[in-house]
Amino acid sequence: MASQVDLQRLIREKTKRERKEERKRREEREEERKRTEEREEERKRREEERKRKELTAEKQLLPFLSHQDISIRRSHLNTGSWTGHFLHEELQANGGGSVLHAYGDELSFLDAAEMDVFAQEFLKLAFSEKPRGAALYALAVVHGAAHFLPDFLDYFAFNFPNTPVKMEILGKKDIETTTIANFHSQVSRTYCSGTYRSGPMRQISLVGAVDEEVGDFFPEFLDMLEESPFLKMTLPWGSLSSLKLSCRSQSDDGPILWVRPGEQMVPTADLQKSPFKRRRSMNEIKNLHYLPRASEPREVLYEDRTKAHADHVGQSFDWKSTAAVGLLKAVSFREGNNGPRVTKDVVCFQAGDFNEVVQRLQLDLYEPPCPREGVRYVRTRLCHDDIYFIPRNVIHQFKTVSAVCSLAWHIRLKQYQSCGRRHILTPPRDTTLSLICPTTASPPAETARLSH
Ligand SMILES: O=C(O)CCC(=O)C(=O)O
Ligand SMILES: [Fe+2]
Repeated sequence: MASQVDLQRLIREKTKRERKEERKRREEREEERKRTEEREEERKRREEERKRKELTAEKQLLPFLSHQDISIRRSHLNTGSWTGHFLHEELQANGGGSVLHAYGDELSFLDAAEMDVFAQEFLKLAFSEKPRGAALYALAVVHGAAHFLPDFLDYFAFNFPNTPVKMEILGKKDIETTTIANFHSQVSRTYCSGTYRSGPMRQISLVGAVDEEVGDFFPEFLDMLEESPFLKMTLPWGSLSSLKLSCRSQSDDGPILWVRPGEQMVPTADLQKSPFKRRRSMNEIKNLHYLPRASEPREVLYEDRTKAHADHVGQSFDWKSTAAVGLLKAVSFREGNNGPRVTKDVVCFQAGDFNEVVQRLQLDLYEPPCPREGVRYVRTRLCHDDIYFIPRNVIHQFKTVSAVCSLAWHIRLKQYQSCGRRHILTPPRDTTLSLICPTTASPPAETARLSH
């Protein structure tokens, strides 16, 4: 009898326990549902907020955006994930080449984790090749993404004023060694409306590499660069690099820093020695007759262009084209804010046409480039605070259109390490034109001639 009662009690307790557990499970399911709903609402809210801010940003930018810029920003890549929304591909109607774009103002709504994911996707695409050696894009740009960094020239002139630098005299071959603080003050003295009249500053190394003539190791500055996921991955020692360095100061691939004044007309009187000075004839009347004063050039064009080149590591038999990364900071002395200032006008040939371009490059890319027998190129304007990525085998020429401080380096991507078949591209025989930063402006006749 007693055991019957016990059994009933046990059953009651079990049922009670089971009901309690069932209730707990239901409560947990309910909580999970609520959490999912909240997450979904939060996602929707952030998406709306992002769209709203994007629209406001676009409206603010509208006066500065060209018809092309607007159409690039409005087309998104369909990658099957959210990142596609921020990836913009531009197939240029004129040269037939392609550029990959992302915009800092759009990316500013991503949190740190999302930004890491995006940077990975962007760089994967930026350097992707088909077939091997032929990058899909002639250039990739993250516009405005160097915004978080200080003005480079100010930073070094104020924090490391005694750093020695080599400065050219405008329009001449002479070089002067001075300090970066003195260079800075000469630039500020001669700066006016986008260009300056003292000479360019030749490259200094920021890692103090043995090969570089001037430079030092600036670890705090490098730490700052690494705050950007785009740069952390692509610095010479970054996660996408095949190099294993025990210290960043061992990098032979930069970063290097240099400053250019920008292409401009210079009054002959402002040049230290006018190249147009002619010997006065004794017969001034005759002189006036044949060479009337009005035809005397009062100003000359100071060309600020690199030669066409492909960035590379190694020389001669060891010549291997590699990718380059660069950041631009306009020299402006905080003069008016009229939207993003254009600093470089760039022509890049598609890597897939490398051999063709090497054979045919008897042309000055700026006079003007025209599509020639299947050779594809892009022409792009790079602005203050842009970060650009140039894949290997891309022959390119930069024209500096307004005063700018550049920071650039090479990256030997892991994916460039040859596995099995070597890619078929042959290096141009004149490897001297392939410096990361050809610092001298080319004389007109030689500009962009790639001898082979
Ligand atoms: O900015 C320049 O003048 C040259 C840049 C360049 O060629 C590079 O970054 O590879
Ligand atoms: Fe280059």
